[in-house]
Amino acid sequence: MAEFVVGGAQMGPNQKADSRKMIVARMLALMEEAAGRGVELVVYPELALTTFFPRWYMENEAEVDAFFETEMPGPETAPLFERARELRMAISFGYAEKTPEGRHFNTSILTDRAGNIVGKYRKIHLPGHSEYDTERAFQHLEKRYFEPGDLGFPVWRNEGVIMGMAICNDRRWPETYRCLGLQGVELVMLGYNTPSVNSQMSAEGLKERLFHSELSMQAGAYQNSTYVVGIAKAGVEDGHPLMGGSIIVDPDGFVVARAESEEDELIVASCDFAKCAFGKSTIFDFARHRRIEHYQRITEQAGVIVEV
Ligand code: CDV
Repeated sequence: MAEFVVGGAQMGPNQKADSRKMIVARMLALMEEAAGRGVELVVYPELALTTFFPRWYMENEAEVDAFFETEMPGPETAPLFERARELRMAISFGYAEKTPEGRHFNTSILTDRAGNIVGKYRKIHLPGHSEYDTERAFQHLEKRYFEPGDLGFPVWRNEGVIMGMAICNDRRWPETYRCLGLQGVELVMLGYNTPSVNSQMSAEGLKERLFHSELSMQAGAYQNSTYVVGIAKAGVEDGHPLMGGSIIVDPDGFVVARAESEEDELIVASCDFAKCAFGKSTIFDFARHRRIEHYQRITEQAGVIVEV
């Protein structure tokens, strides 16, 4: 069981006019700061290389594809891998992935400390809608631009720790953490882009949205006795505010590091993965306490069925 220093590299906004090179330069600056603080694994947000483009309705395929990476690493992202290798730092970040077959996913990757990609996750819970919605204050077209992930919720033993990934909206679903928890996960890494306001309910403000984000990640950590690192892309992007609130949560559900700004900001926590064992062997010893004979509905039924 390993103990090591985990960093969360919250990013401020990316603008549409920003080149990948400019954005990667900011990610490298955060990486250098992380190295100076002894970080051995750094987590960046969802869609770290671009704006959160699903807020815009687009019909032109070439315009959409400009937000996607066809190779990882590619020429613009290679410096991230090279510097991480030199610094012996594992990294995880999200990006829009276009496969050789032309499929589109909202993806995160994980490397080891030698800069090799050891894990890939494709976002499963895609929020929003697929056609232009006149009822919303702004669009959330993830269902238009991405397919649901096809890789399930895998884990990897990386640098001695059982690691898994999730992306943004996944963090609100207990199923995400439980699928990872059932594989013994000790570190869940997730990036997010969460608008500071609800496009369908103007009364829900920043305070409430930050609360729901933390509530979900703290519950996921506690109920599966795992560290959770949740990292935002924040600030006003393309004229639209994204909330910050990046946190690192320990296996007891307590926040051990928290970002204060909506800018590029590094948070750091020394994680003792031995701490995951207590919850996993006591109150959340799944093998002893789960009652799967009563859980069929969870996989057989998606929506609510009222029978009374
Ligand atoms: N990128 C996201 O998945 N954002 C959602 C928004 C729609 C609320 C989230 O769950 O944060």
